[in-house]
Amino acid sequence: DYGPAPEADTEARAWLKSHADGFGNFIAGRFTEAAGRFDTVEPATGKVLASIAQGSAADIDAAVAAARKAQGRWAGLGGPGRARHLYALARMVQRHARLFAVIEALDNGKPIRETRDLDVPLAARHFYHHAGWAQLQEREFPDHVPVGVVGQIIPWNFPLLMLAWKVAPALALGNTVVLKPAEFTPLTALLFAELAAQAGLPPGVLNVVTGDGATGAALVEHAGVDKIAFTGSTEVGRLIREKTAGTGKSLTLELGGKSPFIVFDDADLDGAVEGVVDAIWFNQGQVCCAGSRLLVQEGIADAFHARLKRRMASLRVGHPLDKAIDMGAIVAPVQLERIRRLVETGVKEGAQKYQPDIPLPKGGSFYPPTLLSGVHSASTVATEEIFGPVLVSMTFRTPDEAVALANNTRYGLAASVWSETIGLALDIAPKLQAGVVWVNATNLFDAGVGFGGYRESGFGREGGREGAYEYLKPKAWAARRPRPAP
Ligand code: TXE
Repeated sequence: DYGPAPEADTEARAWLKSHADGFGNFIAGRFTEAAGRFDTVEPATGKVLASIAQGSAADIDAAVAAARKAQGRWAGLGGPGRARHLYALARMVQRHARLFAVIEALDNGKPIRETRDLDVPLAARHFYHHAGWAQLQEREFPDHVPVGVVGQIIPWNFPLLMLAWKVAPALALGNTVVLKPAEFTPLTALLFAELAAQAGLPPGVLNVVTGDGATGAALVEHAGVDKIAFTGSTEVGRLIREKTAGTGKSLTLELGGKSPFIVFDDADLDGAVEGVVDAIWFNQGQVCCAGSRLLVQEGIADAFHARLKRRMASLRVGHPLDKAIDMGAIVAPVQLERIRRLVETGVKEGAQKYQPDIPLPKGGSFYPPTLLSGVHSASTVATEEIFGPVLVSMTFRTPDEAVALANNTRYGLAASVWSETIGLALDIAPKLQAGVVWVNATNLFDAGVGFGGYRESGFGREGGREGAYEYLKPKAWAARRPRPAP
């Protein structure tokens, strides 16, 4: 029996209770009245957590106006002045780390161990890192100015971390923000906004308008927005690209993936098995750069699958607040259905399905770790992003075949190569068409390294110097030297 620890969430429950009348949108430094509402639900139990504002076009308009009003003054603070605010935001996340971690686990369904050890500390780290860029801005980017008012639309898989990836660089470099969190997971963004105001962030610098795709669309279409930064599905990314094409808005897109995880026959197999666990069962596989396509060299395929299945049987699926689990809940019933449907399709298309016989909690949206082997490279499950705890496996014979299979995708976000032969790994890595290649590793991120995709995984980078440029416009200027007096 490894049920949730009930005492773990007292502070979170108290915070939710203090908003029992429902959350408004956060505009110009305060929560506003909401015209429409929807509920955010705990994926692990199906219970309602809070009532959330369905942001309207009028709310977006008010938020953009507040952001516009604040922007000149915010930019005018100068880099060091803004750095102080970013440091304060980083410390604020750290000070309330436990509250953020619990709320995130409840709202998203992911294990508390992950929110506590990854989502929350990495979010704080992102604000610290970008405080550094703010401090250096005048020196490092003397020929650049802020983009202005930025509309940011984020997904539900890493709600607080995606907020940090977007908000930290934007604010650091002198922009103001209207943020639209995902409808499944609005809570940590609202908590962040509330605490940011208490930490002294000036009104209008960060506005949060909650709602669904319609709210996002209103933000994309608002004429007062200078840039849209989006992370989410490739389909919506495409739509946003079309919508912004005829405008002066700049755009960055971080979209889906179907990242290869390549295991050569000389790999450290135990290491590679643990790599797979991290690549596809971390966050229930709801990760844009998840290593969702296992490509394993033919000679070791059976042995590797056998080890992998043994490891899968030891994974524990349970309530997100239980510290002993490896996997929590899928974010929403609609996503669970999508995963089920795709797995059925995979089986119909000839894949062998393996799911360990492990208990799943009742009542919520849970799905077991799943392996589909013997998958054909052109089949639906080999080409479509499943965005769940489902690994598809294919085999290859030669390094060239591995590269060809790996690159046989419309995406290009990440890739992982496992081999103990350094020459082989270094030969393969540059041939993989992906924004990041990990060697004998997976899911390594750093706020200082730009993250982003090739091809239909999108464009633009988040993090580091490349990421800073996405929130700046180059500005050349020239003046004629005054003529010397006669
Ligand atoms: O994403 P959406 P969904 C993929 C993954 C998943 C699938 C569906 O394959 O199964 O997308 O997830 C907002 N204009 N990823 O439907 O719809 C929406 O409100 C403007 C990969 O949840 O793209 C939310 O805030 N905005 C991904 C955000 O877009 C719109 C992470 C993302 O939601 C909009 C999430 C519109 N017309 C899903 N429609 C990754 N790359 O990490 C929706 N939104």
